[in-house]
Amino acid sequence: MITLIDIGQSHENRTLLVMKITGKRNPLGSKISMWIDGGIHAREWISPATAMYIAHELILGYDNDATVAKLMDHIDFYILPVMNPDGYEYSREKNRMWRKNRSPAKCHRSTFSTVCCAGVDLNRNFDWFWASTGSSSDPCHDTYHGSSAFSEPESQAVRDFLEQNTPEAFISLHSYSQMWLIPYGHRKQSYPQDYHTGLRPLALRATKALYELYGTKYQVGTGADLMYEASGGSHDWAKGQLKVPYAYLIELRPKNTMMGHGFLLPEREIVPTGLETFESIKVVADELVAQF
Ligand code: 0X9
Ligand code: ZN
Repeated sequence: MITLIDIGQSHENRTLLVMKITGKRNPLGSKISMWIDGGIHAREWISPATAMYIAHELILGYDNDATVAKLMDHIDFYILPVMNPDGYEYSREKNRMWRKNRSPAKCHRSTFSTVCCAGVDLNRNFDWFWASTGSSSDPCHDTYHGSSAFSEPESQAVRDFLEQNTPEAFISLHSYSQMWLIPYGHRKQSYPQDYHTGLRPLALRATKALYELYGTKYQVGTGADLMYEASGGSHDWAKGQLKVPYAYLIELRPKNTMMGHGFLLPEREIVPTGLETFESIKVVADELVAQF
């Protein structure tokens, strides 16, 4: 049921490993597929954990849950739990609040001095209005967009794989804010043509299913309208360039920084976040089976 696919290497030569998960009654693979990535931002630890939890629920569910088995017999799930393994390791070992990848330091000249900093924000490095809004040309900034669109091995690997295996749904897991974000995020009030007829109604159904498990509330809308404008995001690129029908970015728990949480989600919330998110993933998957 599981095939591991090496889609490329990070800057520090870690393997970017995608799990292909599919049903046994579907030996030749399915026509439709769903992509889920986690860990594009290093410090958002609940994201890789949730990606792994979704894989776990699919695999265990196959023999125990007819709904899950049906979804897996129709859909190939491609899950990349850690898109930014170098940054994740750096966040675990050196600096908990690290966000970017670990691309070698580049220098930036200001009026008085030259400073050199490592790392590119991979969620500003995709080719969707690259380097136009909510990103920085300063390598020392947390939202440094890189020297060009797809300058980074991690974003290149994801692009190359998705161009060859374009899914019907694309979901990128982040934290935090409890928001289900729909393209486009590069500027306010910019919507794909099927925003009101397809993307938003499905997002509302998915977040309703999520809510029904523990009462966790999600806001639904574009990143630009709900948060801030930011160009070069992977979900915008997936929808705008790759034409993936259902492309989303999920900002997982918690809602805010109360109790000092934010990126530091308490351990007891890891499994509930995985379980409630899986409820919403099933809604999206179900729609793919119905529609494609
Ligand atoms: O800034 C990001 O890349 C995402 N937020 S995070 O805190 N996980 O870094 C949000 C991107 C969504 N798009 C826009 N807000 N435009
Ligand atoms: Zn993020």
